[in-house]
Amino acid sequence: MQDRVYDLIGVGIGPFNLGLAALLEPVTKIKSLFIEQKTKFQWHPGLLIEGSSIQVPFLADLVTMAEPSNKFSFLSYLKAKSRLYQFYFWEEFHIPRREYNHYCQWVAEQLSSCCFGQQVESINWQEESQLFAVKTQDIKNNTSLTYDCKNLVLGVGSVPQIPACFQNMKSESLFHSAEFLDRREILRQSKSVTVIGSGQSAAEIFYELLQEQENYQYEINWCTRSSGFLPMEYSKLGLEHFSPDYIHYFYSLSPQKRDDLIKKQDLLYKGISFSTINKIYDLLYERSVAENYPNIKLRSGVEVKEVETTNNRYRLTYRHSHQDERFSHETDCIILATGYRHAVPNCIANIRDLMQWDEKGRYNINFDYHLGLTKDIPNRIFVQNAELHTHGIGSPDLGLGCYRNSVIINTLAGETVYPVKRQNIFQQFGIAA
Ligand SMILES: Cc1cc2nc3c(=O)[nH]c(=O)nc-3n(C[C@@H](O)[C@@H](O)[C@H](O)COP(=O)(O)OP(=O)(O)OC[C@H]3O[C@@H](n4cnc5c(N)ncnc54)[C@H](O)[C@@H]3O)c2cc1C
Repeated sequence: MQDRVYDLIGVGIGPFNLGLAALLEPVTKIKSLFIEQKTKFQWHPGLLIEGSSIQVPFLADLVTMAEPSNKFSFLSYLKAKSRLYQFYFWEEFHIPRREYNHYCQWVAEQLSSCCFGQQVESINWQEESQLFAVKTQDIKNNTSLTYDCKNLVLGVGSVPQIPACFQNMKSESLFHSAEFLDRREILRQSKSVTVIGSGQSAAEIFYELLQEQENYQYEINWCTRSSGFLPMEYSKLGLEHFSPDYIHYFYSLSPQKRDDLIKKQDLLYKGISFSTINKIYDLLYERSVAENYPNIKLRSGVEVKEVETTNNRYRLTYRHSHQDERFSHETDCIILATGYRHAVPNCIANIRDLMQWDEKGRYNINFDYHLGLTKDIPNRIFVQNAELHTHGIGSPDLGLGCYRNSVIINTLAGETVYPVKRQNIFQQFGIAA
């Protein structure tokens, strides 16, 4: 029984917990296990669109920003796959999404601490042994197992955000962007497709639909309640917001100030990349030669207010935010590229009372990413990518995963395993301490 006790169990294996597993591999004093419900590592499979790339440089791999000589770096992957020369001649920093996914799969396959095909069903706190009991269900054969551990790290990611008027309407022809690649055939057979939202996924989907429009002849509507199809900040000084320095500054602000600030920072992390906007515009320009305008409608500042089903179609009614007028149109397929939200996972229901929550019902997170607890115990529950409200907009950023994982490992080890520097950028956020 004793060898079933882990120092750390990770729930979920997305890039952040996978990076933690990779960085923990040489740290023999921390015995860890990471548990994932999918049967293999899969990074947003419904959006691995050909031609789409990750929006951070390849250096934001699972380990490099913590330790560039780690054997699980992206460059080691290229070497293992005999692709170093091709990558060298390619001369690009932003690798295809498909390659990032394949790189992560290559890392996951080598880590014995990563276990796939098991869903964490429940977690209980055991007062007597002072351990957490993590109960899992095997996805294939329905058997359950229980593991004991001293500490936990929740890396469960986020869930699709569905606007209120589309709740309970999901179908083969009305779905979230996360399912885009699985629904392509339905889209190809439609007369009219509507994309809602104006983030990177919405733009990539629009571009993909536009490229195929001549073959399938559907009409494409692209609508967003935002005031435009706006680019995401990508200037060098703007990018310094995604640094450990900014996390320090943001964390030092009052909760009210942090909430106010986050509301004004959408375009630092939510818009469309310049290159995708350019690709879309260039294709529209070329397709419209000789007055051959593509059958498309792009509308911003419009919010969907009602959705009705009529004869196997959908009737969408929008309100224009500035003109305060309504209009409707009918469409066959709707793709909700409406983003993702953090959700507290069901598996922690039995330990909710052990956790401290802020007045808005969110995790109360310490600077080193462990949750405030209601009992005075040495055990820790860490969170990954759930700290937007405390640590700021870098929370979902792949480029800061190594920093967060270094902090978590140093806390768990009680010593500096991966050094983290306080000053990393040119500008100074806030008044110097
Ligand atoms: C389409 C898309 C593209 C993105 N591209 C970029 C980019 O280019 N650059 C960037 O910086 N950021 C990007 N992001 C944001 C980035 O935060 C995510 O890509 C990243 O996947 C988040 O990693 P994660 O580990 O938090 O969660 P996820 O990748 O969502 O992984 C969480 C895992 O937990 C598992 N899980 C959940 N509950 C349980 C349970 N009870 N038991 C077992 N397993 C469970 C899930 O199955 C899932 O595999 C992108 C986001 C999206 C949606």
